[in-house]
Amino acid sequence: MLVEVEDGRAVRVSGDPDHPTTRGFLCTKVSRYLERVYSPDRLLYPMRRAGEKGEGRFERITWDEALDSIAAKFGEIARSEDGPEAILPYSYGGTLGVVNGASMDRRFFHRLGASLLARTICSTTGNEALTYTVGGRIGTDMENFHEARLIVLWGTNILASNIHLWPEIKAALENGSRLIGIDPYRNRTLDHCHQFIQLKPGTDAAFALAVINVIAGEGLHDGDYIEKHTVGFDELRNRAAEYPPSRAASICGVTEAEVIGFAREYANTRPAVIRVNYGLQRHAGGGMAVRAISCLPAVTGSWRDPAGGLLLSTGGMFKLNETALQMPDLIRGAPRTVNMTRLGEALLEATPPVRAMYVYNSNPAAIAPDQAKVIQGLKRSDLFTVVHEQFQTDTADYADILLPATTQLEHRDAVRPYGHYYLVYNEPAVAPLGEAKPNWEVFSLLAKRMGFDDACFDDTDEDLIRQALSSNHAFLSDITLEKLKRDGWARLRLPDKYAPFSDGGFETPSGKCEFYSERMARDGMDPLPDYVAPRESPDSAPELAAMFPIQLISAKATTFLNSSFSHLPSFLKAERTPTIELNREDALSRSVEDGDAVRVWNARGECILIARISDRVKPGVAFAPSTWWNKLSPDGKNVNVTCSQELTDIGAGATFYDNLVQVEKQAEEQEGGER
Ligand SMILES: Nc1nc2c(c(=O)[nH]1)N[C@H]1C(S)=C(S)[C@@H](COP(=O)(O)OP(=O)(O)OC[C@H]3O[C@@H](n4cnc5c(=O)[nH]c(N)nc54)[C@H](O)[C@@H]3O)O[C@H]1N2
Ligand SMILES: Nc1nc2c(c(=O)[nH]1)N[C@H]1C(S)=C(S)[C@@H](COP(=O)(O)OP(=O)(O)OC[C@H]3O[C@@H](n4cnc5c(=O)[nH]c(N)nc54)[C@H](O)[C@@H]3O)O[C@H]1N2
Ligand SMILES: [Mo]
Repeated sequence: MLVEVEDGRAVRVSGDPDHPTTRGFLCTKVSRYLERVYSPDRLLYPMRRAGEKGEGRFERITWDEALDSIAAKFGEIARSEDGPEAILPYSYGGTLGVVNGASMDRRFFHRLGASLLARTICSTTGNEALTYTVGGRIGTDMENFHEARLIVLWGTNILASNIHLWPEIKAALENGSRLIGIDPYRNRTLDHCHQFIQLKPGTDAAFALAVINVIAGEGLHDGDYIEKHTVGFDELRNRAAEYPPSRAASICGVTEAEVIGFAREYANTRPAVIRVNYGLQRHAGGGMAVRAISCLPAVTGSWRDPAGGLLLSTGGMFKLNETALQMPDLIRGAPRTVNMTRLGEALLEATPPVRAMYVYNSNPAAIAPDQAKVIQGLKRSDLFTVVHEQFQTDTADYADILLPATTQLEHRDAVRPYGHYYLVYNEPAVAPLGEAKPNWEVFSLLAKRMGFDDACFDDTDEDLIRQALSSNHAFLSDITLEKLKRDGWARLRLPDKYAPFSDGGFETPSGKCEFYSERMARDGMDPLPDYVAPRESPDSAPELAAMFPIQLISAKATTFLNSSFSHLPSFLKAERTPTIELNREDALSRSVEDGDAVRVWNARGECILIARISDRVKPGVAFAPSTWWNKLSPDGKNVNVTCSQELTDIGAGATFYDNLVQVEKQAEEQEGGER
């Protein structure tokens, strides 16, 4: 992104036309980034709570007062019987920068001896499944997609969440490529597909195993590739034999012809690439789903083609020096690890209790599942909460100390992408607004207040970037801070038309694609891919479904970025109101009309949404675009009140879309929201 500045104020942002993946166009969010930076709602000064928790009333204090009170409280807890483990950092995706995402913050909490946080809310499920199978977060170069003859969009909404891949797909379509979508929800992107396979939520592994069954049964697999570069094909074939197309058809709610047709087309088309994304893995069996899907390109030898293979993430190809950045050797004692997906439980039930929480880069009051528990935890009068934010989010309302954060225009960083092969540099374009400070600086200041005299707390943002780059991995060998500053970005040192596993070279223990994973067996899991049913579905939990018959998927809204941007005027104008898309049948049987306010609930909680009658979902499935701020929702809660804290099969990740609810028309007098 390029920024034009006049008199110290950014006046225009634009895409960098030279950047190979963005090609000069920006996504909806970033093109309006100035609305964010110069919003009248920006937090500009440190503040201390002046009302009840949750009320959102604050009074201004100085940075010195803020830092002193945090250091005093953390010190007191660290010296108490509960120890520093009673302090919990909580952060996720506010920025994916290496400096402000995971560097000085980690050093600080390690040195303090705070609880560790397992950052599972988004991608660990798919990432670990992929890692067991191919050895890491390694995937097809997006710049090759235009050469594919078949593109499979498997659980992803490219036009919303990965817009920069779209020109590649469009070019492929213009070249006559086929496009197939596999999703329970016909999202906007899938309107462009030649074929749409609408399976039941959380059943992808059964579909993929049946596809392997057909491919192996009809001899469409690549025997040579399998022989040279994989382990466990016979075992995989035996497992797939348990999933004939008829069984998958019944589990997935599709036809046998769809399974067989897809298998033949996928195996017979070269190059054929699968774009699978994280949406698909937010189910009880999400790990096995990604694992089964990621076996496919090795079965057909599709990895041979630069425009074949599979793309979930390329994040693992950037082998930055995490150890230098985060310094795990600073860790004091053997602190526990808290799973961020289970924040509600941690705040209410952990021993020793969580006595202080420091939230940055995240808005857990809105984005964490089982929201009622999270809020109950945040309300605890004995919990000391620090929130470092750009805006007064739902979480900020519960802060004892609220600190102002810089935006991307105001701080330096380097961003490790996960969809392409370019490391990106972020030069500050303007001075911090008000008294806002970047994350890394606050942790460095706090470390000093706490008396941590380790030299690593003196490092600057530039030092941190250099340390991140001090990796001896060949892909990074010619990337320096100077080069990043000069060009703004740098491609991993890889040839054009690179195909990561064309000649094997998997990063697994065996060096092969592991259909059978010894490591999974050792980790106490099924070493072969299998279908793990949703925790909440009419087929797997009929009694629960008798009360709560609708499977609710709350995936990304087109114009929001999780809960960032969900409060800015032009974004609210675009998304209008929190909605739930219902199939006509489900709406009719509930006397719900388009535009009606509906109550959406299960045993965990309830919220009010505005019904949209839609042919994008099958009966029994609903879709609620996310993530809204609670305080901008009709009854002060968003859909995460209904989502559970249960975890996935691999990677202990969140299961947001594995969620049964009931829906009914809201009584007239209580109707809220915009029509
Ligand atoms: N506009 C926008 N872009 C974003 C984000 C955003 O909030 N807004 N968030 C960013 C983040 S943090 C992430 S993790 C990525 C996520 O990127 P995606 O994974 O592409 O996004 P999601 O919207 O979570 O899910 C995509 C699709 O998965 C489908 N899905 C749900 N359950 C299943 C299932 O069981 N099987 C199959 N086959 N499909 C299923 C949903 O119906 C949806 O159509 O996007 C990033 N980009
Ligand atoms: N129902 C439902 N829930 C979901 C999801 C879903 O699809 N459906 N998606 C899940 C997924 S995939 C994800 S990744 C999570 C995302 O959850 P989060 O990582 O919490 O993401 P955001 O909601 O965008 O909140 C990020 C916050 O960080 C702040 N921020 C931005 N930059 C900085 C900075 O430099 N410093 C500081 N201190 N703060 C900053 C922003 O203002 C914003 O409030 O949500 C999860 N929750
Ligand atoms: Mo995410």
